[in-house]
Amino acid sequence: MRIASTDNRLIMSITDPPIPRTHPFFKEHSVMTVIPSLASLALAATFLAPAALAQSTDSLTSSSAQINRLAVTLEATQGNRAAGTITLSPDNRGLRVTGTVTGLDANSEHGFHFHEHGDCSAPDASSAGDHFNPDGHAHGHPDTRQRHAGAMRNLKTDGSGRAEVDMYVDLLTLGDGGKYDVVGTALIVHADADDYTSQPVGNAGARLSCGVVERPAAVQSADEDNGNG
Ligand SMILES: [Cu+2]
Repeated sequence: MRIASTDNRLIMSITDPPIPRTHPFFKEHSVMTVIPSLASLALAATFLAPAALAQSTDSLTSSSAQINRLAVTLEATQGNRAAGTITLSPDNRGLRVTGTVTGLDANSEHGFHFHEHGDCSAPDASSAGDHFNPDGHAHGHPDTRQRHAGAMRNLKTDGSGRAEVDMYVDLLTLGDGGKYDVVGTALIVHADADDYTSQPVGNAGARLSCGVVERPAAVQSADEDNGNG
């Protein structure tokens, strides 16, 4: 015999031989008790499924959803003038890092990294800690994978001490809660060029400017992005 439930009704295949009334099925279940229990199961599934769906959607939008675009404000550390705004936006080529930093020396190069702590409170930004380095690698060239994940190419300034930034950084993600997620780190601009070799930080010198990479209060959706141009 086969029993199947369709539209909460119990269907028994008529081609099957009849079940003897002594079969344990009839000792334990009358048909009248089987039908309501199947119906209640179906009802429970109807009410529980949307609730579970809503819960998983909530958790995605609260703490682990990718952020489409995020602006980081770089503020000068004590005694310095370097400041700017950097925009982070992930796509299939990596994390795009764009923006402008001003108040630097003319025609100079400056180490530029994500540091591990999103804390710029110390006057010299030492509170941001070491480079963001989830792999525990030695410091290396930003075009290799044997590097601190948060190490990027140097900023280069023009004759007025202004650096235009537009680069892609592989590995890094934005807001997905993964190993390479830079939310919760800090962006730092250094006084000197990163030589991509010296350990542990490329001999890039003092920290001139610092900005915390923070999840915005309201996550911008792709639709909102398009609507606002
Ligand atoms: Cu650095």
